[in-house]
Amino acid sequence: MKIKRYVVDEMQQAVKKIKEDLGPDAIIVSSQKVRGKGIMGLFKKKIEVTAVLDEAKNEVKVEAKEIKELPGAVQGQPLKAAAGWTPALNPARTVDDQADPVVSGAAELVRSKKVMNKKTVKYTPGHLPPTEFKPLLEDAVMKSIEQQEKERLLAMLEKQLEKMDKVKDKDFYRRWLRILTGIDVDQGIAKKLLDGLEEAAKSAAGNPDDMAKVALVNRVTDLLKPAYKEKSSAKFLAFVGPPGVGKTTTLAKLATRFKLLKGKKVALITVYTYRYGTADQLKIYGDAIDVPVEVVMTPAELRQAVERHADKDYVLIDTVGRSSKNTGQVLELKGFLEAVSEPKEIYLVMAANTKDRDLFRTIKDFKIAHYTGYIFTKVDETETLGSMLNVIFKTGIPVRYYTDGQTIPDDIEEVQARKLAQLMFRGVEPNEGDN
Ligand SMILES: Nc1nc2c(ncn2[C@@H]2O[C@H](COP(=O)(O)OP(=O)(O)O)[C@@H](O)[C@H]2O)c(=O)[nH]1
Ligand SMILES: [Mg+2]
Repeated sequence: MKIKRYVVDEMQQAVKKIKEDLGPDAIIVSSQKVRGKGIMGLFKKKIEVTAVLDEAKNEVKVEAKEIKELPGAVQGQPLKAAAGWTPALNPARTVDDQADPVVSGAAELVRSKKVMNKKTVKYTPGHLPPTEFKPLLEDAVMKSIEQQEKERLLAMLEKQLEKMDKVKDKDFYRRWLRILTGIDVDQGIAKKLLDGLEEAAKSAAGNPDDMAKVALVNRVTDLLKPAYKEKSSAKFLAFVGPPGVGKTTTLAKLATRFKLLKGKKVALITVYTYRYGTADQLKIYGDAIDVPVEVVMTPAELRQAVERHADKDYVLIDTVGRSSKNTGQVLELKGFLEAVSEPKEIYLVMAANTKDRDLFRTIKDFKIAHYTGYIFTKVDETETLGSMLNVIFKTGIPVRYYTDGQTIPDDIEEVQARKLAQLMFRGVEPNEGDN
């Protein structure tokens, strides 16, 4: 970890120096106005900027087949950037590129030869797996381990079932247990939902499975309700989350709806840090619906921008994707969010087609950003929605919206407990499958 402090007249100067000294992966962790030196300094305001570079991230990650082209490879060790060597800056980097761990000039060499693949893995000389398959393979192995674990727990539960005297119709219970875990409801939650379900379903007139579905929607609604106790009435809405989940698209959907359908006064702010290529995406949306778009680079600028738009009904704040694995980036984000005045809502945006384990890691790692609601995107790309229930139930924080497509502004829905419960069981047909 390298930390450097700069005292400059203008932010741009600091940005330039940081780029030169620490390279494109450095993060500005704080900036504040300070006095200049000496008596005259009283009248000359300067900016003190602190930047951090996490050197562990400076390991060169390249495709194995290209390794012979890179200078300085040491057998059995990942490549490190040579001392004193400054990574080439690539101003054309896009936000998507940021998710890509390639950081060095050596990697630029590879890139320039147009052999760079988006998926990269750490190179270990002497081991030359078909690298492009490796992530897929790891994923498949992980999935199968998770599946096996799920099956093991399910089998245990079913074993316990034999001893559960309260459950009269074991087949009925087993069938619904499989349905619930099949839509990815956590097994502990599933057990809770199934408690007494049989009596509820069979005491009502009608097919017991149909009645069970109705009863389950009611139970899930009750379970979700506490998280929805407080209505959201925030004016400042910030969107945080990992890269590529759909933050900017979702923000554009909401901004368009607020402005064009509800006739509200809207402003957009994008938090831009020099490491990322462009703030253009939001500008394009803003121009299209004729709302002002501001680009801010520091928490202080964000505070001023928010104050400037105090007259608006809604101020939507986009942030660039932070990898939740990078604590420095999330800390930096926290600094920005603290500069936003109340009433604010911070949405943690996550893609619905993400594995539970990864969802919970994101939830944990972004905790310091103090998010107050979730937005689940890409619901159209998944078959099962149990994860949303798990996440709300385990954290008590509501999912406020889900999005189910790329079309702006159509593909977004505001959610409440009952709506989500109904959505969860959409397509569940207990009478048909063999479950
Ligand atoms: N299928 C699908 N794609 C989406 C949805 N929301 C966003 N996307 C796409 O996901 C990609 C990344 O979106 P973007 O808003 O740039 O993500 P950001 O990096 O989090 O700001 C784009 O191609 C979007 O069109 C959704 O609900 N469904
Ligand atoms: Mg974005």
